[in-house]
Amino acid sequence: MMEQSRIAQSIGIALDRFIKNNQEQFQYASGELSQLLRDLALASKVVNREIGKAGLIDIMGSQGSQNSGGEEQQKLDVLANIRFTRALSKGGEVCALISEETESYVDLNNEGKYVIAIDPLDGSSNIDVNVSIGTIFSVYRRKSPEGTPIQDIDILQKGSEQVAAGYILYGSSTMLVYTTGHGVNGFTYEPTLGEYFLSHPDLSMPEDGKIFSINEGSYNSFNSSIKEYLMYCKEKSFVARYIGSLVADFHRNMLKGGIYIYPATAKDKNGKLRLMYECNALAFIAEQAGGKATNGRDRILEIQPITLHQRTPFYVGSKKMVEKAESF
Ligand code: FDP
Repeated sequence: MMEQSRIAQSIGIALDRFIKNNQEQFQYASGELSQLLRDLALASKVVNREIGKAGLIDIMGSQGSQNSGGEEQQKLDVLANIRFTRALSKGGEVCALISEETESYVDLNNEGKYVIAIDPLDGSSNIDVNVSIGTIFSVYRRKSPEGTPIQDIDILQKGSEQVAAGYILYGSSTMLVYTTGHGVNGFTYEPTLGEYFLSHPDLSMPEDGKIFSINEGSYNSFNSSIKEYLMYCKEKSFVARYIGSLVADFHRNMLKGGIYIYPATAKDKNGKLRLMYECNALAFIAEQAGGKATNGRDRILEIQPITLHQRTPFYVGSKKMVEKAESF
């Protein structure tokens, strides 16, 4: 056995097998959530392939249109939205899709049991300069009976109602990290085999850390408590790291210990990030990994969304660092 593993090193458990093996952990186990996760993984492989070709084919730059928040849509934003929507509509498990790229939710299949909130490509401003970008998704069970039209109660659910959440990081390697409420597991994409393999089992976030990630260019418009916290980080000689790609900043902090803050600013009175398809998923993952996520005061997962594209200030990362930032 020893001899065999020396000659042919094991590459571990493939995502499909992992999902299948762990299906029973899910209280409504019926295989549909597993299929949905596989659909998301498949779409991410296609998006990963397109991202890898950016620069060679004409998919960089602006699309010439705007998303739900009035921000310039990049061609890859639009492409990723199409890929994920297509994959999720083919599977039939999803009744409605909430996306950063569309104003209203997309009605998919009234028979579907799940609602997905997704940011198909986060960190758009980094696309054209070959910096890590990501996909973020939240999965909810619908509340109204299957087979009936979707209602607001299905769409506007609190983050605490998520049954699964995850992200894909298109970085120096591509990773898929997800939770179904039983810890967090990370998978690395092996491009020659076209498969994700378990590389980061049972991820946990260091309880404390030294990395702080915030766009300090907006310093003048931060409130005094954020300014004081930043002063504290500097007095302690903490490490400043800000990629400006939420998934990448979050992932680094989860592995190394740190805090990511996007506070309210003069320009964005409620912060910039979106509750339903950015903050909720990362808050769920952070908590499952032993971290913490708040809006500076309240737990992100307890915020009742009023609108699809609602924004919130976001403090996420190592538990002790988030608590310290809140204390200012
Ligand atoms: P982007 O605008 O490039 O899509 O979600 C939006 C987001 O990126 C995050 O990924 C990122 O952390 C943040 O905005 C960056 O905003 P600033 O440029 O204001 O720092």
